[in-house]
Amino acid sequence: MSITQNDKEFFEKYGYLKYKQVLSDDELSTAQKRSEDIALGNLTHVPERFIQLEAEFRDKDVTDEKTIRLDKVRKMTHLAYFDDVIKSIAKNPKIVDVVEALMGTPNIKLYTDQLMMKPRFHGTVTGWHQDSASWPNFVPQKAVSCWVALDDATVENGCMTVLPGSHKWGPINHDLKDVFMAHPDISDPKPIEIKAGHCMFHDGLNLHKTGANTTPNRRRGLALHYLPSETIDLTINSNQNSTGETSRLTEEEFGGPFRYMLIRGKEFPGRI
Ligand SMILES: O=C(O)CCC(=O)C(=O)O
Repeated sequence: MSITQNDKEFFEKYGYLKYKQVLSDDELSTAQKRSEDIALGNLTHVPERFIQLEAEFRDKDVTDEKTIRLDKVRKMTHLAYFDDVIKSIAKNPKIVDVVEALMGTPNIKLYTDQLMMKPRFHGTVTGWHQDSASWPNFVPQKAVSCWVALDDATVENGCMTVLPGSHKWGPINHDLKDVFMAHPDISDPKPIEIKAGHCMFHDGLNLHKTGANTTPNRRRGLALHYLPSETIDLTINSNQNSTGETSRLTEEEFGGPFRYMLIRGKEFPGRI
């Protein structure tokens, strides 16, 4: 087994697991370079709608500032659907073996990925949230995410911070989340510093956040969100998506009727 029984019990109890190196030095530098080429616009195979700038730069013309655009991109999503380097990380057995052990099914699909660029000086806070609470269309809610550091992630540059055990409290109403976080019984958030090429896993209902990055170094992290293939998507037969930016690809983008990416095992008719 890819993880020990202790690791599994830790994940079940606390809703996250700091893990080890999953990318070789070569794989890491290839992924770093690829992230830059996409963000800079040197490669154009990812539709622009999946590349989001930091809020302060949105609605401004950055096309003539190619060299510094890299320091303005906030996140890039759905990359695995367009890019072979990111797809191979999403399918990396060192990661998927752990997902299988934690999720408890050999049938695994990728919902989406998010490459959070957390640019130097400008990277903004990602507030407390539960991933699955934003995806109410998926039933049951059994998402497991892997967060792969593409740079050393530290408290200073905005590493992941988790609230251990919070996955057991169920989905929390987004509008009441700040009230919830201010409750005196909520304590002991845990920052998870991670070396580049290493990763951590979190339950889809674990509350987590990342801080701002005011340092001179970029803090990239690739979040890979996995679901059991057996999952029902309540919006599968409509164009209505409750999830906004992480919506399905269009037929044109996907090259046919969209299905979430099969990572391992099998898929089921009428399911995601
Ligand atoms: O990398 C970040 O800044 C946020 C990542 C995150 O929220 C996630 O992986 O769900």
